[in-house]
Amino acid sequence: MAIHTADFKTPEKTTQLRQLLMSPELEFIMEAHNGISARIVEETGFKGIWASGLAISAQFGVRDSNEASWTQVVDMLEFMSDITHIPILLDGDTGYGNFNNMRRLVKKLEQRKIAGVCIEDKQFPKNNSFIDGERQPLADINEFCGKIKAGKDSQQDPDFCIIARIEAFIAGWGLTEALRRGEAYHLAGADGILIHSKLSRPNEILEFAKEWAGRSPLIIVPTTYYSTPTEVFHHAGISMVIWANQMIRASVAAMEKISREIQTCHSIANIEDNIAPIKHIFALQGADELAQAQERYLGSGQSETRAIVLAASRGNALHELTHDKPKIMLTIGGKTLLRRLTDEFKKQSINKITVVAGYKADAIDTSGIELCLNRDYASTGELNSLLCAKEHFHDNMIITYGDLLFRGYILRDLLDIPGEIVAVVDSALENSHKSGSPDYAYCSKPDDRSMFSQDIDLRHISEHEALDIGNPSGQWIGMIRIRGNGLVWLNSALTELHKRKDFSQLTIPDLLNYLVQQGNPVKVHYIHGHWLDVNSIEDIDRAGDFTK
Ligand code: SPV
Ligand code: MG
Repeated sequence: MAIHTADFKTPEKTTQLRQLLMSPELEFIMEAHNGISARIVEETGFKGIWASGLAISAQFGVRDSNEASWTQVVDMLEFMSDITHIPILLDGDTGYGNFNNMRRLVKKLEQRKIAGVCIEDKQFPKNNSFIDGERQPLADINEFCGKIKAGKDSQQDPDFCIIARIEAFIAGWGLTEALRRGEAYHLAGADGILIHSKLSRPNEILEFAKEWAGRSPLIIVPTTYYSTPTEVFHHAGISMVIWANQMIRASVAAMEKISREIQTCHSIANIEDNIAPIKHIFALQGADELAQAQERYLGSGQSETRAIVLAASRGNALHELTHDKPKIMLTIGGKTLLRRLTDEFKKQSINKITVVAGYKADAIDTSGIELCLNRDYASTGELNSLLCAKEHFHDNMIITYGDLLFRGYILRDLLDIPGEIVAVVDSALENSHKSGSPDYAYCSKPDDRSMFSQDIDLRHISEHEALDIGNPSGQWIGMIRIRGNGLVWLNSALTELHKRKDFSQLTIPDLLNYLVQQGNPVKVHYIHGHWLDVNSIEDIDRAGDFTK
């Protein structure tokens, strides 16, 4: 069945602007001067944006006297247009030159999906209307009409709007001159007239509106006569009001205040709650869309690997060394265990690292990691810690004990090999560690080191060195990889085990054994030495090997 998406399409930005101009309501558009201010204007509900010459110049830190080049303005418009869906009407000053410059301007604006341009009948280079307005010479009427015609003739989209702005009142001329110009510009093809005034009362624009009598849409900029109730404009037959500079003025006021406060206090503690949270900035930049695109285009196999580090226990056998900090904060060769672990992760582009802490969690250096708390660490075991990190689970992740030291290739190889759940097993049992209690791994086959790649299943993990299923093939080092369906199996195993009365005492080996019992394949990646788990003071001495 054919789907006629065109029926539901949002109108082009040009069409939206034209509809606003033709609407029987009084419409309002709001100034913006860069991408983020444009986005805010859209998000707050405005139906259109005024790309103000004053505000764009100001955000560049230059004067509203054509000091910023027209291409610099158009470059900024591109950012504003890309991040918004509502129409942008450019304050195009005098069109940045003669009829020919106007033609090129219109072409470049259409290419950037700008909905229309307003040009004013002054001479290039112009100055802001509120600075010595009466000293500013007006454009020759015929020349200005030619510019309007040239612009209209060059536009490709019939809805693109060209608004003619009359500066007669600003320059000290009267109503007659304003109307003469309005009529000429209307006949030249202008889609609307902007009548500007710098008085604090709306008298001039109301007189003009009365005489204009709806010949074409009328636009005003009540910057100086701001106290006039907007109903007055509606009754006068005005089509559109431009709030022309409030965004730049609001941001300048906020920036000055905050900069002063921080400069005086030498601290940001007082102001943090009064400024936009960083996350809000990310949202305005569209960070969510990028995250979704990453999922879509990088694919789950290629997507970022995450790491969950279990580090809630104190490490009692280390006595005084862990009096005021957890084991992962022990320094070995000038670096903490945690730092060594995160460095290894980062070398493999694993940047999202969640550490489940418990004992002395406050002493953990949280740079580069996210912390999760197992508040019941004293009375619970590893599976409870793992559950605390559930919201950080991902279908591509490493789960590891926090007290592991290992050569980098072990992690690199683990990331490369296939399998939904893979446990790293050291087949060098003869090197089995003196301290702690090894987790003996019983596997489908022993390690055949002459084979480049082996397909091995885990059968069981136990603290006992001999079981009726045979002899251990190695020692599980405390690291597993989860991928794809492995996450589904892991989640359902955790849900089931959580129902057990002894859940609080269960360990990762218990989880692996449960997964195997349920028929979920847990693969084995054999290594041969080159790792250490730090359980005792003697281990710290041995750890020297890993600091080189
Ligand atoms: C602008 O916003 O740049 C304008 C309006 O042109 S005004 O500053 O009032 O001239
Ligand atoms: Mg301007």
